[in-house]
Amino acid sequence: MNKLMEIVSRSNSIAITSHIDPDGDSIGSILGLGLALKQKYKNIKILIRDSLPSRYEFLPGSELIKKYDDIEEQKFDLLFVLDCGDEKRIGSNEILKNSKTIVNIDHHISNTKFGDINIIDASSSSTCEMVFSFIKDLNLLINKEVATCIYTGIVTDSGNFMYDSATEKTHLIASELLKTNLNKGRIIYNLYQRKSINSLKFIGYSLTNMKIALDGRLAIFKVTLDLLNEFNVSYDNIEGLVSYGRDIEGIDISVVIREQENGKVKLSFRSKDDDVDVRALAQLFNGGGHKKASGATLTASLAEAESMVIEKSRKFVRW
Ligand SMILES: [Mn+2]
Repeated sequence: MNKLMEIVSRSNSIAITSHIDPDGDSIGSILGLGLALKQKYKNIKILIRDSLPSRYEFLPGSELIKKYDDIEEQKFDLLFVLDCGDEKRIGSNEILKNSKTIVNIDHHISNTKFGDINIIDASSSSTCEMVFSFIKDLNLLINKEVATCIYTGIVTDSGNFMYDSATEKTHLIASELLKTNLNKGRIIYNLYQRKSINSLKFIGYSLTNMKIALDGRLAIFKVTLDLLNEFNVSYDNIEGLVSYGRDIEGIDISVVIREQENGKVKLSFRSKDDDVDVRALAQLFNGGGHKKASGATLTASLAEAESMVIEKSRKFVRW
């Protein structure tokens, strides 16, 4: 850690980034670390490829997040890459190539260790949980603003403390964060209680048309671009769809098969049993993630993807 402190203090330009299709953990961790570093260091940039989903706009410092395209030169002495299992998920080659030192902090077991320094802890509920300790190690303050960001990442990535990854340590960290007097109600409101009517109607439609396969063990949702248009929602608004399938009694695997603009499809898997490893399933499609939450992207039609998913899931459900 001393080595890291030294690197941080002698870097004139520092950037913090995370993965494409940002989630609560990626945004929470880059903002949490960014706000903490700003207490002591000046030249900090917080960058991602995509636009910030509106439900994270309430986070302190969200106005500091810029897109790669918005800056002239992606060149830094030190680049933190947070919550990013592999370098492709950053969505920019330039920033990796041009940064002198890369620090990779992540909790994905499949992390490819692409950094110069790799801090990987697959037992951690979230990258935010790791960033919490990291900020403390750097002797920076976990104030209310930083805590709000970190808490958001822990809540979202631990499935509201439901997943196995939400350990005693996770709860202790959450307790520390709450001591800063952060506004928990406001976090929960912004994350979960401002859904649009359209997005719920879409979920209703998807549940009505959900397909059940493998003798009631696999739930399949297919999401086309036309359907999203028809309901006037973006996928970002209906992220929780896959968990509805998981929560059905008897279902071992829930999958959302979602059409992409580039002729590809995205798979998103969830399971709820220790014996049903959807990370291994996603790996069959060159994807990855966690044991109970994973994803992959492939070039196929929705129908082709569906039959592949059914075929490959056969070995993973509990018969
Ligand atoms: Mn994460």
